[in-house]
Amino acid sequence: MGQRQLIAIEMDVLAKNNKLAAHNREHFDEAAQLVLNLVSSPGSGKTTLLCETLRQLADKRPCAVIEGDQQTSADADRIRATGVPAVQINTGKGCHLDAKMVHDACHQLPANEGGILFIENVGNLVCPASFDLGEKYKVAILSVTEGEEKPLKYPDMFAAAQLMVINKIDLLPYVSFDVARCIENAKRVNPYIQVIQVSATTGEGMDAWLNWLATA
Ligand SMILES: Nc1nc2c(ncn2[C@@H]2O[C@H](COP(=O)(O)OP(=O)(O)OP(=O)(O)O)[C@@H](O)[C@H]2O)c(=O)[nH]1
Ligand SMILES: [Mg+2]
Repeated sequence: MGQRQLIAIEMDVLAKNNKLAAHNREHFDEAAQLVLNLVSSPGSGKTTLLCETLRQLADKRPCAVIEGDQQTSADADRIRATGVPAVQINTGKGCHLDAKMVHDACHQLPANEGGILFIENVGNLVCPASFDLGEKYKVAILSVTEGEEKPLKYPDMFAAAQLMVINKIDLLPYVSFDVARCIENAKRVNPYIQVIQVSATTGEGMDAWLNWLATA
């Protein structure tokens, strides 16, 4: 296939996705729902952060979760164990969620007027950057074991994100990760990006994250 044909197909796919994402966004706005698309590399702590967030938040505000993974329902099972409804989407060979998958999953969730819908994307710092799901914000989670240069190596993701959550700060004494350099790198690709540092396992920084959610 020629390069020109390939580009045309990619543009078609993204245009179709953008249309569906706009449709999703209309529904979310009508229901006054805050919808967040959590993106990161595999294992940065998305599900752990979500479980801790839901434990602290779900009795104050209705919450629901859409989980994206290539295989297994492990993450949705972890979310349901907190008492919050969750739908698992398995993308098979696919490396990201798209707006149609999210649209269909929403129909399997109870009404969530005024609540928060968290979408955990497939662990991947590349493809999910290009696919709008209808969310209000993308939240990029980067853990301190991944290296402070990641925002420069995967700039599209950090450019698309409203917030970077630096997770696993409890491990900072054991790894060489320069937090200030990481923030500087993120701001080079996105001068407006907000930053919160947390440990999903010790709870440090959770107040700042919960405050951000309250005003998002
Ligand atoms: N030390 C430490 N470990 C953490 C923290 N958050 C998550 N972990 C651990 O990191 C590993 C991966 O966490 P998950 O929550 O499954 O990460 P994920 O981003 O959901 O992973 P995928 O869904 O596979 O992309 C688990 O062993 C967690 O216990 C943290 O703040 N500190
Ligand atoms: Mg997960």
